[in-house]
Amino acid sequence: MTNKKKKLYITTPIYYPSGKPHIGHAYTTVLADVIARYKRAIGYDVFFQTGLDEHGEKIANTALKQKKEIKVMLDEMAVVFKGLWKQLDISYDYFIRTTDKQHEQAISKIFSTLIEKDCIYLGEWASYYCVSCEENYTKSQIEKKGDGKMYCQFGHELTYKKEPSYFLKVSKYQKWIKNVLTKSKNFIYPQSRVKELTNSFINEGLTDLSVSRTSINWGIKVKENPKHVIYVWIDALFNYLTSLGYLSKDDKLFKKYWQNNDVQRVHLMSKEIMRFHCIYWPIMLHMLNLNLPTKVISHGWVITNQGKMSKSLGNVIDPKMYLDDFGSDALRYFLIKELSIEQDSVFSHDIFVKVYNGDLANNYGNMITRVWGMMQRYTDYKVPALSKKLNNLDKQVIKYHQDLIDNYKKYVDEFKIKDLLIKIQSSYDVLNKYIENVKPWQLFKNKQTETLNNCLNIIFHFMVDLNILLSPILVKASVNFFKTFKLKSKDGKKTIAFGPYYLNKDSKARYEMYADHNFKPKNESDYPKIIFARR
Ligand code: ME8
Repeated sequence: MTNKKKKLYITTPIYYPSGKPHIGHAYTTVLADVIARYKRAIGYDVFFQTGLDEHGEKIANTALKQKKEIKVMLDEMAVVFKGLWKQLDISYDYFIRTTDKQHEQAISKIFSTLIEKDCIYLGEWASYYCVSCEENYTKSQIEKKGDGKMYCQFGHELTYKKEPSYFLKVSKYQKWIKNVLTKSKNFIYPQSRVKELTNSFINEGLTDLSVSRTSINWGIKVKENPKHVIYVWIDALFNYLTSLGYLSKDDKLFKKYWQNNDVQRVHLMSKEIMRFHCIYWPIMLHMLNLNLPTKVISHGWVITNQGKMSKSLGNVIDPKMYLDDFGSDALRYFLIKELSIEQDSVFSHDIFVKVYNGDLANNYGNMITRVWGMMQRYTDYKVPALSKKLNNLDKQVIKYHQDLIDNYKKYVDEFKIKDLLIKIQSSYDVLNKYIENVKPWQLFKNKQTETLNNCLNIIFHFMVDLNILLSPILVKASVNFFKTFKLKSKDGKKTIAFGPYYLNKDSKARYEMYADHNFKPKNESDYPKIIFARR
């Protein structure tokens, strides 16, 4: 029997370990993690991959500068990256390093196959090369500055190089790739970037890509001609397949998550490396008769108030600072809620604190203590049942809740996690307003028990569902929430599993889910903990 579960293979770029990861790397990785967690929650079989791009001149130069052996430096950096992802609760399934033996062997075979298939030929290469971008630029893409030197668009100094080189015959596929990029509205998100790509790279004429170097030796050698080292980008892009066991003895995962038409194959990155992922990568896959990714999501840059982050300006934001101070949930929340896929976004400390206080300490945290406090006073920690007699305020809030449950899956399916989060967050305003209008304290004083019980039941269940919906983002806080209210999953009809917890699609059953549940604390350690203390 075939496994009918929907599948998602999601990847981040493999990062250069030439420096410590910064907030931009954290953004892509958190975004991928949150998507992976939401998709798992709605029943997808997910494989999530990240890792490091460890070859090339940039890496060799970094080790030289640090006076370290390259492999020693790389091992140290792998610990730094993995440590950060652990602290950020990144639930990757596989972490690839391009110095892994299995990867290196596969790349060597792939290069030989491309030579055999006449997709690669030997020629001579002369160009301005940017070591920092690991990319060569054409005359129209570079600028001569006052010092007489040439610079790339990112302000890195270029070196002029001339050497024998292998070339990938990409020019032959100009029409084919243009068709791939423009025919499907779903392949690239956001669609606005398709024009950028076709105008800047394809319409100008696609020239064959130099794919080997003789001037460096930190990389995978061309078997047929070992003076040549394989271009780092060819080596890097195929990580998406080698991590699944492509060309190895065990290629089960490759067959399951790549060469299988029932899989969403999604690459995540920011815009500066789209050219590689949307032009050269599909062309190479096509040359080898392999499946293409189904989606490339390219988000905007994280910038600062002074513009782009750069070491020389000293404005590079270290995610560790925020993690150590505010915790991983707060950083994950902020990255998803405030940064944007469609545009560049400013990471500002002031906005971070404002969002932390407003959304997390006030809305999220206060709701927990508020509900706990009311139920402690009015029902001795018991969730009352819902009666049939509901007033208009009750009905309105139930409708809002129903609408969220009916629609959240659509947001997840379309990768619109930020929009979902905004909708979840506004639910806290709806709930707070409902409490202010219903005034449970007055109902208690006036002994209007039935109305009071309805209100408490509704708030309780809505709050539980908001925690279920937030659990892919607030990983630790949501676990803590379920512990605080002594909640365990209860399976029922028409439910959607979210980890061990369930959202009930049916409104009536939803409000019966925890009726009569008692969360009376035994000692002080059972009281709600303040996870997001105001700053
Ligand atoms: O390009 N804002 O590695 P890299 C948002 N090794 N995201 C950012 C960012 C910023 N300011 N800066 C970096 C490479 N990123 C190659 C990739 S993949 C086959 C090879 C994120 O270390 C974003 O995802 O320069 C970007 O695409 C990636 O880090 C570049 O990482």
